[in-house]
Amino acid sequence: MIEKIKRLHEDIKNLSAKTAEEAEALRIKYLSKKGIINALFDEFKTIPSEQKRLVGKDLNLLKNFANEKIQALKNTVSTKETGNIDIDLQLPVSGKIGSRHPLSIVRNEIIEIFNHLGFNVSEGPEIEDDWHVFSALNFPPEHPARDMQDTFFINNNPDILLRTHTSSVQVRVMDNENPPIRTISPGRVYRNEAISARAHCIFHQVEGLYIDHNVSFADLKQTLLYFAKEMFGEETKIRLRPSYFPFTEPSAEMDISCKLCGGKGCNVCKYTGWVEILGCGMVDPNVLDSNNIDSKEYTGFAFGMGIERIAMLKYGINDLRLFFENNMEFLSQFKGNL
Ligand code: 2NL
Repeated sequence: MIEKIKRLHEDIKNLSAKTAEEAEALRIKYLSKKGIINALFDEFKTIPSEQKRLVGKDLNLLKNFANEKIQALKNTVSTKETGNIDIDLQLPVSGKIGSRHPLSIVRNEIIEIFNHLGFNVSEGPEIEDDWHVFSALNFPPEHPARDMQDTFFINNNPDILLRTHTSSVQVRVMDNENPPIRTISPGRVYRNEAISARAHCIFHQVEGLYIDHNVSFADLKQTLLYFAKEMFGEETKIRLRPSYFPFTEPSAEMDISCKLCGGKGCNVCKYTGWVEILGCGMVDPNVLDSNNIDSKEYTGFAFGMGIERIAMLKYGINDLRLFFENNMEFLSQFKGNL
């Protein structure tokens, strides 16, 4: 009998089924009342009692094995036929487990740094109107950003567009709240650009806005110095160069000392020792007044940075397209605890 059980064990191990009917036929053949295994239990009653302990054990094991095997066959065919997966939530994890996208890691780090300075996080719609993206931010009517070439308009309607910066969120904050305002707006933005290693039509931004009595350019500089040191290391230096944005006056671009060569000169900093990371400035009084904040009473600073750019510098990534391709080998290199 032991031999018979062994042979059956082999047979059952090799069973296969293509459909639910085939799997059910196997259950009937092996496990039903009149099935092969029950017949063995009948035979078991007739063997000498000194063999019973050993054979009984094998027989029970065979029955359990057949139950598991045929249930597994049923699960597999039902998944194939219906698309429903019987998920076993207790199975141990096999292969790779997920990790955060590098852009999420960097965004969360930026949020954390500004949280420590008392900034909250604000969010708003990606589909916007002209007022929130351009007019409320002091863009003149003929500004090139309002052109089809730079901005995606929806259904050719000049008043429905994909936001080109998250300042539109901060316009909504100014609508709804009174100073003091201290907020950062992370989010996805869109520009009508050809995709290359250095440009993409979709990218991610964090903008910051601080409005209160007596906010000065010195406050701006100190805030951004703190940010640069937290993000890139205590040894990081900053410098501000004059620039122009419609919504700030004066405006500046901020560079940090090149992390890669420590300021000696390399191809990341183009042998200058400095790399640009963001734009900033004092909120233009026209912007405050357009948003019903009295520019005689309040001043403010604002800044905006591209998350891709910060991530490229932080991790030494040289092609923007890597952020959007979802290549597992690229993504699995990043481990964030935020
Ligand atoms: C850049 C430059 C900047 C701002 C964004 C801003 C927002 C409001 C008012 C005034 Cl509501 N300014 N944002 C200011 C200066 C620069 O972004 O290069 N971004 C990637």
